[in-house]
Amino acid sequence: MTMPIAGPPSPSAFLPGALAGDPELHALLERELERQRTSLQLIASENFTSPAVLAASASVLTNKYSEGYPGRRYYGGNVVADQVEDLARSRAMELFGAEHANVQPHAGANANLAAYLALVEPGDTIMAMRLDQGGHLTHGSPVSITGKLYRFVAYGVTPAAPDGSGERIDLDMVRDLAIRERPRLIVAGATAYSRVIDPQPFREIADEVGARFMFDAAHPAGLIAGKVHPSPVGVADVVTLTTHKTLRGPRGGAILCGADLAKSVDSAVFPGLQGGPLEHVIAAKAVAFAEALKPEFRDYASKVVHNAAALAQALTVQGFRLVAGGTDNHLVLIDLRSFESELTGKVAQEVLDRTGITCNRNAIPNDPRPPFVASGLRLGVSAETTAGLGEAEMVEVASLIARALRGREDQDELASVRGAVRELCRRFDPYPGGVASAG
Ligand code: DSN
Repeated sequence: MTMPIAGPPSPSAFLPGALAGDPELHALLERELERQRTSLQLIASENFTSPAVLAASASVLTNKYSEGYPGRRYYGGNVVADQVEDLARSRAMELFGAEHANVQPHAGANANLAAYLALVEPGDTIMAMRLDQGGHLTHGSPVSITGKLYRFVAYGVTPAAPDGSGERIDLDMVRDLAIRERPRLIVAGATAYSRVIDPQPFREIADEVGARFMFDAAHPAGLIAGKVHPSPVGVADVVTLTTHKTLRGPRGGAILCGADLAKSVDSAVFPGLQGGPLEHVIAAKAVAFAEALKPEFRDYASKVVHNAAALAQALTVQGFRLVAGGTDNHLVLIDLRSFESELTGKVAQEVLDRTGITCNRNAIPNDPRPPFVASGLRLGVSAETTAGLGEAEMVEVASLIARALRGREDQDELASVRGAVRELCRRFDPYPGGVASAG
């Protein structure tokens, strides 16, 4: 006899009771919690934080103004905030083996801008990865303040190769460009690059041309903390990161550096770029750093990499070409043209959204389509690995993606995929114990 499938518990049972006083907002948050628990979160820059992280970020520290740094604040009443920020800093330093940590950046973009403020002058030349080949917006895009304040020159990836060995960061190009342009700063790090980024060759090239070296670890921070990717700490002059991607903390940024740059980095963040820090988020960062210091986090990081590899393999079997031939990290970048020449990233993202598979369209190297349409799809496994999906489920996810895209004109097929996604999410609830501890 088939047992009936129990639906997920009412989301109301999970949200803090205090929100009941605002039924309009409460209903919206219920809907978002329901969405996160009943659809697959495959956006490579997202994750599910623990209830403890949620609790800290919803704490009374949101009431406190703490401009300055522990022991050097501009307002009174910071005894506790000082201890919280010191805790977050010392945990970050321990986790990454860094001499100094600044945990105040509100986001990765702020962390990057603060690092530039600390290391170079407006108008100076900075070298970074091209946005349309996997780089970050804040690595000099003309529409970002970074591209307006500094003169960026960009390196890219090698050409695609039939055996999958291409589309890697072109280190010859990095070196040639560095010798020609003599940048003051060389930046490594990417947002849609599925291979490991070794900081060492960048360090050597930076030394050769007398440049500083910054590593943007926004995406791999959790993989570095979990010891499955090489650490840029102690190799790069400055490491920036976000706390909400593979690191599984609250939305926010952080900067790591040596003792020699601590003062410049701190004054670049405050008062250079930001005002009062978000001490409630810093408390949540402290929780996340402590979680990442536990041995279980290494298992998690290792599972992320294995899950991504399993997803890559299964997608290849389904007929998708993967940029760079596969993955070493938490994400894969699909070249949709190989699956179906007319299928754009925009359409694929919208179709998958209808089936409860959440991901984002993405430019691929040398993409003939504009970024808003794009020929690629970026899929990340960090969040669903937190929810408990394993390698067997990655095969199922690849099959559901292929079914949805092949059957995108067939409403019955899309409904069937949606049902399978719901069932998968029912088996792997990211919040089986609820999030009510946040109240
Ligand atoms: N927007 C972020 C991402 O999705 O990768 C950049 O860090």
